[in-house]
Amino acid sequence: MNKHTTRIYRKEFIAVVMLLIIMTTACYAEDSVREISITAEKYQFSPDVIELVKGETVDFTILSSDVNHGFCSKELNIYLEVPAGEEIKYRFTAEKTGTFEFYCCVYCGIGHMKMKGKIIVRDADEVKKEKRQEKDKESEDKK
Ligand SMILES: [Cu+2]
Repeated sequence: MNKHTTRIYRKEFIAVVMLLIIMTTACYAEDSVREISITAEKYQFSPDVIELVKGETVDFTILSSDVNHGFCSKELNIYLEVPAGEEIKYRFTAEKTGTFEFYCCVYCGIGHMKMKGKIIVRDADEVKKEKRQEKDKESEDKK
């Protein structure tokens, strides 16, 4: 390889590295906001249990498939109205661990009061530990 070709390869190498950096950054940026779709209909939310990790930011998309509903949590300071047949978006960051109730806060009929669910926010380290244990168990089982 002469000097000239080395220089060309170096340029290409730098271009490839830059491209990789851009690609991974783009992926991480997308990864950091998870989308969670929730459907509200007489008289339930689905899913009605939402698991998050502390510090995680998510985009909730809440759809009402029948009448006007609400998506509220006193503990998490969320108050959203979801008009009939519409979809609303709400970005939320889980700042504290625990189990928090959410419920419909727009009267929607006879079963309104039982229309609720929970958001479970877990500690990141705890989740990591659990995943590691699951992996260990899997590799144990393979043996
Ligand atoms: Cu309701």
